[in-house]
Amino acid sequence: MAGAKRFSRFALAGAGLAAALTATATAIVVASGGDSHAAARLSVADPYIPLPAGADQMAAGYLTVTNAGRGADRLVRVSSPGASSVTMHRSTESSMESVDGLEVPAEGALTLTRGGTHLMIMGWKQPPAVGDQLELDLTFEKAGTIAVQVPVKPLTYRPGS
Ligand SMILES: [Cu+2]
Repeated sequence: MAGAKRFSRFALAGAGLAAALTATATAIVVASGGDSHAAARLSVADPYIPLPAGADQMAAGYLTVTNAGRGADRLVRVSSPGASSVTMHRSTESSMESVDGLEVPAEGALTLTRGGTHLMIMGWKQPPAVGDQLELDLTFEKAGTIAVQVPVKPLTYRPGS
């Protein structure tokens, strides 16, 4: 796996944060790297999953990762205890393609939104229903893993509505 060396450097902090962050809608994590000036400071907001319409229950997941730190980070893996497959996708003009990772710019944000970059969730262990919550474990190259409880919303839901 790429970044294995870096992972061991942050393994201790990452494990502690993963345990501490059984967060609800918003989780905040401060990466404590060797160079504090370059650290990423991540928070996750507005996560949601529109109720999948098809029988295969293929669902999209949307959220915003904000980075208040001066160092960039990268979302490298997403998994869920409630689904067998979560992948990162980028929409193209006619379809979509999976990507290995998504950049979280320094003092910026990674926005997963309708028509753009999104998560694809497949293999639900239980059929999803509106009001359910699915845990998504977001693993970042530097900040470690942030667990987010993501609500299942009606198909037409938009954040803020
Ligand atoms: Cu997709």
